[in-house]
Amino acid sequence: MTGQDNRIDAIIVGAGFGGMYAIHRLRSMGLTVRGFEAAEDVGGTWWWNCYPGARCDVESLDYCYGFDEALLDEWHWSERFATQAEVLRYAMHVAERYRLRDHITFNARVDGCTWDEDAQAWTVSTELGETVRARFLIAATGCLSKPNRPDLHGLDDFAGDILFTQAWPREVFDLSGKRVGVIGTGSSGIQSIPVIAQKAAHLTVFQRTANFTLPAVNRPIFADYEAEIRADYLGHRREILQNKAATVKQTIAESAFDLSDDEREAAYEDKWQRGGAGGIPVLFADSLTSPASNEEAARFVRRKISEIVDDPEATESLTPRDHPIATKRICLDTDYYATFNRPNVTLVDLKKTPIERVSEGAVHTASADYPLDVIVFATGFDAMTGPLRAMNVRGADGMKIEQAWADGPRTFLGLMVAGFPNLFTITGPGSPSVMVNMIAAIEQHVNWIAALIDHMRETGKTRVEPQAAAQEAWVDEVRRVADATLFPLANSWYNGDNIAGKPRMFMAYVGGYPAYAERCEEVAGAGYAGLELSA
Ligand code: N01
Repeated sequence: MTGQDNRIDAIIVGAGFGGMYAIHRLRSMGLTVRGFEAAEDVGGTWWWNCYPGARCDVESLDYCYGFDEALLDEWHWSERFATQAEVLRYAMHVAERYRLRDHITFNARVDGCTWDEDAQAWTVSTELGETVRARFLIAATGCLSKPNRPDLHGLDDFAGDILFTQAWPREVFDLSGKRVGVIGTGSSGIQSIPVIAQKAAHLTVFQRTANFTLPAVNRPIFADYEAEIRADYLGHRREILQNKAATVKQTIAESAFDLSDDEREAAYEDKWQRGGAGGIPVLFADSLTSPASNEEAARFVRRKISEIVDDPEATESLTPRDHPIATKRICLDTDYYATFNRPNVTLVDLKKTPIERVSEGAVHTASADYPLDVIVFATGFDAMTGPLRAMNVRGADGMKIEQAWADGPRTFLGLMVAGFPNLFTITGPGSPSVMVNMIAAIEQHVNWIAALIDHMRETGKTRVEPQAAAQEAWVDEVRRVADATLFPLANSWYNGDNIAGKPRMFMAYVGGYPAYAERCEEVAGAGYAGLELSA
């Protein structure tokens, strides 16, 4: 498909799991591809987020590629929830096994992507000054790769170290003997706080919003369970793809009220003890649609917090009351609440006393000064839309993606954007993305994109873009499905609430993996209904 002007077939931005599989898949179709990656190596989110305690919260045996049975068979995970280091080793193994690095330029952040209508090609530039043209542009830039770094007054005056969970130093950074402050209590903060507390002389946790977190109960993988899965790994993959979250199904009843009070309590307790992906809210199908069902789960967890945390004031601050459980991303932890019983840990409730400023040696709230040697920001991301905006994407007629998305992201199936021909977004806004097992979602996306490109080759088409009406119908569908749940009730990054000025819009498709994949297949089966294909 390489054109007469030396352009290649596809540029793939990002060498995380999305980019790696896209490179592999398109290459195996005989296409010419080029990958660009800002980091030094593959891994994407698992490259950058190497903070202490970073771990996957999907079971390892499911959080892996399923496209090659030999790969499934040869890779062995050591723990139920793999550490960041182990997931990164897996990514590197995949890169090595399929010789992906040969096609990727590392340390090359993409800073411009412009559609040229006459040439029917994307021109992509990097900060290194290189410019490449390709028929297709695949943004495998991840949902959570553009950091949110709060601009605290006086931060530049801080004389200690400033660290970010999403760009943790790669060399060993010794926190022993240090006074450390962690700002942020989302998944990254909640995973890192117990580990940092074990090292630091003193840890101060600055919490703005109390979050629900559940015990991961990480452990070695049970040998008999692994053997059972390995006996038919592909069958297991097919089975998990029938489940909403594309991982092992844990729902035991449609409604929390299908069980008696005692049975429900016992079910919550059992799940609390066993741990596992999704935790207590996944036990009942109505946990995220029925306020009463949700409140049962929330009440159970609030009681657990009060049983674990000794100090009544800390208990109250740590108890989430302002959002239904799991409407902000549920966290899985190891000893998070118990960490606040340690003598070297202080909790600062920013709802009561906000941070006013930072000085040379301390963080100052409205009521106290906290002397620190290190500040850790675990303050999240400009999720889903941020990574695309950062690439300065300009589509037909020079329209910038931020103009097209001024009222919130609009996509067709989370995969394509009207006005941006031949652009594909892997796990983009409007797709299930973080609501499901991401690697499974990635494979489905890439396979769908590859099939569409193949269809274009066969039919002599060179340009594809979604019809505006089809895109609007999908945007409405994503909204309708979200509005039938409790998700919109929380202030969360799902809604864009964490970034000042970002339009409020629920950005993920929460109808589940099977419904989404089926819809994608319907579109393809109907000759790519909703897409404008031309030569
Ligand atoms: O980010 P977050 P994250 N002053 O946005 C606070 C995935 N992930 O990196 O809630 C003070 O969840 C903010 O407070 P509030 C997963 O999808 C997965 O932790 O906005 N505080 C919040 O407490 C996850 O959802 C894994 O009031 C400020 C925190 O910072 C997503 O990544 C592990 C502040 C940010 O929480 C993001 O998680 C890690 C300010 N100015 C991440 N600004 C696993 O697989 C923000 N905050 C396990």
